[in-house]
This record gives sequence, C-alpha cells and structure tokens, in this order.
Amino acid sequence: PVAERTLVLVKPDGVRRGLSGEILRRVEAKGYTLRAVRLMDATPELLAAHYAEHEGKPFYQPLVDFMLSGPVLAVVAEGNNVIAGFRSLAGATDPTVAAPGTIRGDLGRDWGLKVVQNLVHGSDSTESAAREIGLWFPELV
Ligand code: DAT
Ligand code: MG
Repeated sequence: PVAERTLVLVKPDGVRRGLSGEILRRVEAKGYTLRAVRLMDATPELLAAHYAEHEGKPFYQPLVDFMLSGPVLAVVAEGNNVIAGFRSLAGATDPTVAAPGTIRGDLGRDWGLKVVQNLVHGSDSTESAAREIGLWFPELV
C-alpha cells in the first residue's frame, strides 16, 4: 500500500482548550505517523484559499473569523488510507451528532454559535490533501 498523507488542523478551540496533545495522541495511537507539526497563526489569505469551496455560504465569514481567533496546530499525518481514516477518527461535522469514540463526539461541544467549532479539520480527498498540504506546508512540496 502507498502511504497517503492528509492535512490535519487542530482548530483554535482545540488549542485553547488544551486538547492538542489528546488529538495528536489519537492520531498516533491509530498508527499514523506525524510528518510535520507546526503551531501557527493562520492569515486571511491562507484561509481564503483553504476554505475556497465554502465562499459565499452563510457560515463562511464566521468560520474564517473563528480560524483567526487563535493559533492553529497544523499537522501532516501519514499512513495507509489516512485521509478517510482521520475523518473517521474526527467524526461527523456537527459535534452534537458525532459518534462517541470520535474526536468531535467525545470532545466537541455545541456552543450555539453561527459556526460549528468542532476542534479539527481533515482533508476530504487526495486532491484536497495535496492542495491543503501545499498551502500550510509549502516547504514540503
Ligand atoms: P468538515 O470540517 O467536516 O469537512 P465542511 O468542510 O463541510 O466540514 O465545513 C467546514 C467547516 O465549516 C466545518 O468543520 C464547520 C463549519 N460548518 C460547516 N457547515 C456548517 C453549517 N451548516 N453551519 C455552521 N458551520 C458549518
Ligand atoms: Mg471539509
């Protein structure tokens, strides 16, 4: 099997709540390898590119503002089928319905806000992963 890579982000709510280690622990416990990890502040330009598919949606600006509200832990994780596998670890987008055992299901909360604060991002396809790793870790490409 070819080792696949995905972009994982611990979003500002996860960093603020001190869950970065717990989230990385789950990624490593599953058997994925951390290839790059960086705590950083996102920028409007980076987020516009990262979330281009959501531009124009009602939650777009709240999402960008949320992602600018504190540092983000950007991670490249590698492993067999890691793109789908990490999304499985993350659970459903809405933490109120995410299954127990998942990051969002176990740790995510509904804050009743205009944007869902769900702790993590994971790339959704090989194309997205390549694009997003290029955006967050240009030196790796
Ligand atoms: P995912 O992060 O599960 O891939 P997505 O790509 O559809 O979900 O959306 C990106 C983020 O935007 C998501 O993590 C939380 C927020 N979001 C998505 N749909 C939303 C909605 N209907 N209302 C509020 N926030 C939403
Ligand atoms: Mg997505």
